[in-house]
Amino acid sequence: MQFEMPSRHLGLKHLTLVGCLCTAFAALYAPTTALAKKHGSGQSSQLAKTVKPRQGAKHAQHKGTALNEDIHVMAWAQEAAPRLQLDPAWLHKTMAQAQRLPVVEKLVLPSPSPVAKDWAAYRARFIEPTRIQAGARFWRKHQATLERAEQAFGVPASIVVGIIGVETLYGQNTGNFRLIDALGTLAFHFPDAHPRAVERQAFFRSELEQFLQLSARSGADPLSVRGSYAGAMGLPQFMPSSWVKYAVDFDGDGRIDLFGSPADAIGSVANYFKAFQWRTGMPTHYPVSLNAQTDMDTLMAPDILPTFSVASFIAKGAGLEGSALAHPGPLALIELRNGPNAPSYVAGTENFYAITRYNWSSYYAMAVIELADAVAREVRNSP
Ligand SMILES: [Ca+2]
Repeated sequence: MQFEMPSRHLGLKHLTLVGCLCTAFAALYAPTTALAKKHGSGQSSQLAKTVKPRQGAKHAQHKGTALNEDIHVMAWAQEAAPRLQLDPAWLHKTMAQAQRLPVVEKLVLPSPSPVAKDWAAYRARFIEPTRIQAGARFWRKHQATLERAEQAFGVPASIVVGIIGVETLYGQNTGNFRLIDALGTLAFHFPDAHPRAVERQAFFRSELEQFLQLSARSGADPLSVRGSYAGAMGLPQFMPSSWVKYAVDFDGDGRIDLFGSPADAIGSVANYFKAFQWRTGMPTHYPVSLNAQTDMDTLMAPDILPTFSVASFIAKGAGLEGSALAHPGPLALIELRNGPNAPSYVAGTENFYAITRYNWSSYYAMAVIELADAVAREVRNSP
C-alpha cells in the first residue's frame, strides 16, 4: 500500500505503506518505497523455525531471473559473510536461489499517472463492514492478550487492532513474495528512475542483511519466508530491522513468531508504539475549525510534526473546543485532501504522530484511528 503523500519533515516526497495493500493502492496512489520501520539492533529475536503458509493461501509464482547473474551479488556475498558472521557456503547457496523480480522493481516506482489524493476514497477501503467485523472477531478472540498488552505497554487495544486490520486484514493478507526475492531485488536492482534510488537501495541492502542474520540465527529457511513486495512480514508487516528491534515474544513460548502467533504480533505492535513514545491516555487528534483569517502557511509548515501549543494554534486562527483546550502538548494541523473537494483538517497530537512512525502517512494514521474506533464501537455494541 503506497501513495504519494507529503511527509515534509522527513524529507520524503513519496510514502509507502508496507503490506498487503501495496498492489491495491499502487493504482490509486503512486507507489514508491520507504518504510516506516527504523533500523536498530537490540534484543535477540528470531524467526519461527517453520513458517507455515496460511492454509489455503495461494503463493503466486512471480517470474524472475537468477539474482546471482549479477556479479555484484556474489561479490557482496563474499564480503558480507564474514561481516555478518554468516556461513559463506550457506549464504552463497541461499543467494544462488534468489530471484530478481521485475514486478517488484515496478511496484516501488511512483505511478506514471498519479491520482489526486482522496481521503474519502482511501477511508472507504479500510473503514468498511468486512474489515470491521473481522476486527471485532479478532478483538473478542484475543481480548485478554490485548488487555495484557495495554497494561504492559500503555497502548490501547483499539490502536493495535486498527494497525493489524489495516496492514493485513488480521492476517488474511500477509503478502506472497519470497522475502529473499523482494529484498534481493530491491537491494541490488532498486530502479534508478526512483528519485531516492541510492538511499533506498542502501536501506534494502541493510534489510536483506538483517533478514539473513535473523534466518541464520533462528535456523529458519530464508527461502520459505513470504511477505510484501517491500519485505514486510507477518500480521503486523514488520520489516526485518523492526523485527530485530521491536518484536517481542508475547505468548511466552520462547520464540518470536509474527506469522503464526497473534499474541506475539499484538505485543510487538504495542511495543513498537511504546518505543516511539506513545503517550498513554492522550487522544490522537481533535476537531479543528478554520476560517479565512487562519494563518495556513505557518500552521502547515511543520506538516504532521506536532509543533504548536494550544494557545499558539488558536492565535493563528485554528479553532479548538472542549477537551482540546486543555491539551497539554504540541499540536499539528493535519490536512487530508479529498480529491476535487475541500480538504479535511484535524489537530493531530503526539500520538497521531506516533502512528505515522509505523507508516509515514497521515492518511494511513487516520485510517488506523478510524478503523480502531469503528471496531471498538462494534465490540461494545454487540459483545
Ligand atoms: Ca512467541
